[in-house]
Amino acid sequence: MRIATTRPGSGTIAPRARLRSDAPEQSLDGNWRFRVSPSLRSAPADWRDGDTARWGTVEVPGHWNLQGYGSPAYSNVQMPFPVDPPFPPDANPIGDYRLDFTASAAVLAHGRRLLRFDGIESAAEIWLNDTLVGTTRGSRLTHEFDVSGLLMEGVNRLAVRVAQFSDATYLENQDMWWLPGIFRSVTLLARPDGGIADLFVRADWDHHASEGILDVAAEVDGGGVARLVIEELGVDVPATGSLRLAGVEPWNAEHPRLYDVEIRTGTETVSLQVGFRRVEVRDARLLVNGSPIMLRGVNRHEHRPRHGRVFDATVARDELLLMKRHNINAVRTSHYPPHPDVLDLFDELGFWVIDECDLETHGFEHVGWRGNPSTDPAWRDAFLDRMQRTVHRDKNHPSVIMWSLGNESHVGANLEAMARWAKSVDPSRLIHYEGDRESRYVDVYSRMYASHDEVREIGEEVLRPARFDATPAEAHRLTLPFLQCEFAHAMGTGPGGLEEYWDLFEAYPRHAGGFVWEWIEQGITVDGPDGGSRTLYGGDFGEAVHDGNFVIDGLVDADRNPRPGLLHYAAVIAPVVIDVDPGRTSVRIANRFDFLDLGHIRLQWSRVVDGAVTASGTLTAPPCGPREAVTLELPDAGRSDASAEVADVLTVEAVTTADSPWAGAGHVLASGQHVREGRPPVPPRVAAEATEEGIGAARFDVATGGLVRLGDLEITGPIVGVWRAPTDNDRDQGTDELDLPRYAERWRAAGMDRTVTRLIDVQPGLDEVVVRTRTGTPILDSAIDATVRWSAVGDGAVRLDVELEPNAAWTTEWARLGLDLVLAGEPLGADLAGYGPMHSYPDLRSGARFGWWHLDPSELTVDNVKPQESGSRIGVRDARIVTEGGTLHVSALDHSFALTVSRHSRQTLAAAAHNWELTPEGRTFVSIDLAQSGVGTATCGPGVLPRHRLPARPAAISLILRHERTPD
Ligand code: IPT
Repeated sequence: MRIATTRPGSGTIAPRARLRSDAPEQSLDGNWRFRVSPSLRSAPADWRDGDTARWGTVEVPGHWNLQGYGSPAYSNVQMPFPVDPPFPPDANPIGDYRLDFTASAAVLAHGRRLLRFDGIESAAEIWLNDTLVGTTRGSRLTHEFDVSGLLMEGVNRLAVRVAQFSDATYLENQDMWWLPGIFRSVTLLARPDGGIADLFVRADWDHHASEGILDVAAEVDGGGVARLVIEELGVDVPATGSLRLAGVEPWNAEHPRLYDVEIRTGTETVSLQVGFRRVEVRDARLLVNGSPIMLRGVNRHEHRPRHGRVFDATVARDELLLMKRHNINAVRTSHYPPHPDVLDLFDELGFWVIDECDLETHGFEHVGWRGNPSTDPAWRDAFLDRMQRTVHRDKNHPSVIMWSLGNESHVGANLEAMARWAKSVDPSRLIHYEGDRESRYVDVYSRMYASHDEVREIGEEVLRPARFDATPAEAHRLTLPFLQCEFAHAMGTGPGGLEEYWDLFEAYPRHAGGFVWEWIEQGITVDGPDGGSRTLYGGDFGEAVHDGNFVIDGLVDADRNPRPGLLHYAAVIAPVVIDVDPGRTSVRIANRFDFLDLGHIRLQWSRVVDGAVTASGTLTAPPCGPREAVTLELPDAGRSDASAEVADVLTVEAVTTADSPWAGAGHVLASGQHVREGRPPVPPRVAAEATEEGIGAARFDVATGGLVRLGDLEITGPIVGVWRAPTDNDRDQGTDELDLPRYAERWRAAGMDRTVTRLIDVQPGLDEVVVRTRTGTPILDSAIDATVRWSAVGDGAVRLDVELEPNAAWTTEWARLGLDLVLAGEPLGADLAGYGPMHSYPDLRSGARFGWWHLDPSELTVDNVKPQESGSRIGVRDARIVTEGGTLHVSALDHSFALTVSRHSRQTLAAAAHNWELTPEGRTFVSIDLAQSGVGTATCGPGVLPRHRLPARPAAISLILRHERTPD
């Protein structure tokens, strides 16, 4: 087997469209005989015909290293072996597959038969009945072989040798697990004489004439002309040339109207669904069917936590429905074509798709792009072959609006050749490649992780008068629309700054939106020793080269449960924007659909005062076309008065009136609120003995001046805290602050994680006790002085008036400024009046609504695979924190706070590498934050935007604390 060439695979028939045909097919999926050898040299010579009695078995499709043969490995940009192209290392698992099968009579009835492989990672040699059929390169690409003369009646022997690493690995260095094997289906196809060898149906939409145009090229085996039949339209014509169709509807992602089309010859019928649409660039705008579109996108890898990149139809469908429910309308198939059936789902459910070729040479970045295959003529055919397989397989899908050459392969003539080839074969779609920094052969200007300032500048530059000194390349670029193929890195707590990005995308006509990196966390699930399961990431399998938890960076976890980031993103990209005016006399409804009017939406409103609905109703909206806005009057019953103690909230929601494939009628698309904070009654002080040991229900530790008990509740604190358990983003360096160390390091250097509190004094007065403390950082002299006035206010409650005053020595921004309390017992939940239900931070709050929320213990914080700070709720006015030891009721007298309730201390979280390492601590950790820093998206992209940072500053708050008996 040759695994160090620079060539594409061999022996395949020319790449062609994936077609649904009535010709016989036979799946060869199932259990195959299997053995793995540690290297090519040590692999057995008799693998094709020797005895397999001592071999094991594997499931095809599947990855062998997820089935007990070796283990997976994760690396991102770094190559897992020396950069020595085109050579793989000697230590290179070689999987030998064998299957003895009988071809079905239906397949054998036809003289021509094909053997199709939809995905083998990374290189394979295929033998049928001891004859070499061919080889494959391009793991996520289809390879078909003509086995007409080889397939026999009786038992056939298929032998496939797969190398985990090969020359192809240099072209497939995507940020994901290394998962070898035959991981997509294997199929035998009968090819009838006079059947349809290939088909390219371009369904264009003329938006001036409101007509569809079908451009059909059907290649019939042995010549001849097929017929094209669209029963719904009464069309039955020769399948050749161009056909105009009046009275049809166009396809778009919001209204994915498809028409069933059949192409028939005397011996074969293939069926497909066409959607009429036209993709264009005009005046630096991205247009479909004449209208500008906004890509509300995600990058989608194919991943299942126990099966890797093996396709499951139900999982894939549910996943896309979940995207639709969260307002996502676009997918970049990062960084390879997905399973072919996913394209059907995109067409059917309505997604704008950037279909990306299986290409990434990112490993060469670490050697200064020396020897990058993109520039080397020896690899040219391999590059072209990959593009051809991508385009041909998926060319009939209306959802695909752009072909992407690949990801992170720097620059080079081979990339340009791919672009030119694709454009010549399919001028109906745009070419995307982020790496073409000069936009020489692309149709859109695409970037990844450009900062907010840069996004603004890119929007501005096309609005300025043309520069006479612009180079031709610059002048060309100024004609292109802009998108971010990756932005807002969804790793850990985050991504912060989404709303600021979206405001810019909306503000500039050039901007066509972007794709969050990434949709799914690619954790691998294994059984734990205790019977439970564990999610693992890079390094957990003992890899010598790995990138740790950088593979855990999705809007949904590996089992596709939404992370809070998805809920905030859904709100940011909501297709309806609802703004209630502060006087509550009117509400502005902006329709951000690109094609739909708001006829399918009902607007319902409700007013909630201190947790009780006092009025509600439905608003009648006048017609509102796409990208238009209307202002509606609000009923008097929605107005606020000054009577609320906690809050008076008016909420207006846009809900769907009819079922859709992804959500039942009544699905909330968007909401807007006006929150008027209430004025809680100020409880009068009651007479109570004030001593160094406490006042009222509050009992102090005389050594620290802090609480030991509140009524019957065991509680310690408050202690001033400015640190958080570093998030993934805190542990990385934002592209906007490259001159500074990462937050986590700065905080540690500043001693913020190890502050020490000293009691200055306790001064009992007539009806209050004043406790003064200084919280300082070790090694340094930065400190915060806290003055806490305690008084008794009746009913067993105490009042605290807190003033926090930092000295001038702080040079590092804080994570937060808060009061930390520790309660006895594990947390049992919380009820709060504040923003929720999901967690929120100053720059990650778009999805949060003011409400009276109940949180179960599992909802208090986020079960991040790598533990870190999470779970804050901003704008809290009132909260009950329930633990095994009792209930603490906290309410704000003057202004709201951010509340975090956690089963684990920040030190514990910061020290743990995995969630399954955490064990119960028997306590509940509560933080009442007066101020917080944002979270940013520094793992890739900008850190916390300046306006969301938290430099040292004084703060004050007044609170009522009370112990309540935990209800049974
Ligand atoms: C970018 C990659 O395109 C993507 O595959 C992923 O690795 C992402 O980063 C990080 O998770 S490339 C990066 C160097 C900007």
